Amino acid sequence: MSDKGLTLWFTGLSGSGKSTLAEYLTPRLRDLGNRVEVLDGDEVRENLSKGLGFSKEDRDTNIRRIGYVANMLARNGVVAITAAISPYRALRREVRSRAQAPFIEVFVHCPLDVVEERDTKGLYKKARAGIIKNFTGISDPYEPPESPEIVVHTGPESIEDSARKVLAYLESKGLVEAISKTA
Ligand code: ADX
Repeated sequence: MSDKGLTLWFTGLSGSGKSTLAEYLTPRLRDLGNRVEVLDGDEVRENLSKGLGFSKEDRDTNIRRIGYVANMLARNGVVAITAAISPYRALRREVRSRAQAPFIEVFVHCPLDVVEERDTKGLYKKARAGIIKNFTGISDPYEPPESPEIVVHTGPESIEDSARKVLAYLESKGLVEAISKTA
């Protein structure tokens, strides 16, 4: 069992594939001997951040809470994966600056026209129609990371490719066991 905790901080538009990639990576990281927890945006908003909305202030509070919990997990040997839009650079910088274990920012990049076309939750349509206000990418900002440790392109790449990229990075930094060693 590995006790190298870290935070894998996913950031990207709604529908870019953050949660899907987090869920896909979880059993793979467990197979490599890690303890893993996922702090998923939608799930966090159902409990830890229940009642918060999408103003800048509420988003900042949400991200600070996620960062706080992720850090507690990471410093205790858990791989904490966060999957929230986390649209503001300054807040991502803040949670990184508080991290007591490696903090790996993963830009889950998918062009707006692709996520809008997919519109898995039907929210982009509502945002365009003005039914949902302050929607990230439509009527609210998304500030892409300037120097993320990892970028995955979930438009053209398969989920396997994106996951492989993340695992290869972690392996190259000695943060997870090499896949070949556990075989
Ligand atoms: S964050 O900005 O605070 O990081 P978070 O990831 O928790 O956002 O929540 C985003 C999810 O909430 C989206 O995937 C979407 O399902 C839903 N949502 C509802 N309203 C909005 C909105 N105005 N902007 C973005 N996402 C919204």
